[in-house]
Amino acid sequence: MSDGTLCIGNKRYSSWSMRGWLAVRLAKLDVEEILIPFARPGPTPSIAALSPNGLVPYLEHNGAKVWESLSVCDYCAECEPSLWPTDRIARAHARSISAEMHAGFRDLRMAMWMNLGRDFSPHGRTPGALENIARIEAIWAGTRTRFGAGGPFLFGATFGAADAMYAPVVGRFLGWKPELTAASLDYCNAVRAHPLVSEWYEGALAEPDSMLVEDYETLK
Ligand SMILES: N[C@@H](CCC(=O)N[C@@H](CS)C(=O)NCC(=O)O)C(=O)O
Repeated sequence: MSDGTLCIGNKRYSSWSMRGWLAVRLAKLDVEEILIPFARPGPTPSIAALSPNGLVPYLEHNGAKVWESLSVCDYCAECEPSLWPTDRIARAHARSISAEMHAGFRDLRMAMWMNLGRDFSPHGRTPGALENIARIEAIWAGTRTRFGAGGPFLFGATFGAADAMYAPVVGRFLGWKPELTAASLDYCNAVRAHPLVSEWYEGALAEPDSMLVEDYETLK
């Protein structure tokens, strides 16, 4: 008997689900994964009925009900503190860049949606998306310079909550292929090679055709 459930959407498309799932798996919570395929046109009635904010990811664990991907990361970090850096100053930085991801980059998310099964290059390069990409590259470079010397991830050797929050951005960059610095590409490759990210991709690519959503498969 598991300790609860984690509800997610299509692995191919659901960037917010990916963040929650990575946090839950990093914390090794023993929860049953419930994948609810998106209904389109949305919203998906069974997600709306189940989750307090009508969205995934949604975690129930030993009586706790947790929604919003950043809250899921924080809850998981209570169970497995290594999700955030131990150093206070690094931890403040990790929380800030994760909150910035959670709250923003709307232009990038709209122009380059997550579809882990498609190569959409060279599209999606709207001025707003390019502005967001420049900011993300600055965040990655600044974080890695200050805190990342010990390994390939944002805070060094450990893939943590901040990496989980940016992992779907990596998925977008690998699929839409905007121009990136060599350092950003190295970071993208390190994230893509992480075993949990690989496992998520495997799940995404194994989803049946019946789960494809035309809107996310077609360029606008
Ligand atoms: N701010 C939320 C965003 C979650 C969100 O927008 N989830 C989308 C999927 S990526 C969703 O549940 N959509 C419902 C639907 O498409 O039916 C979070 O961080 O968890």
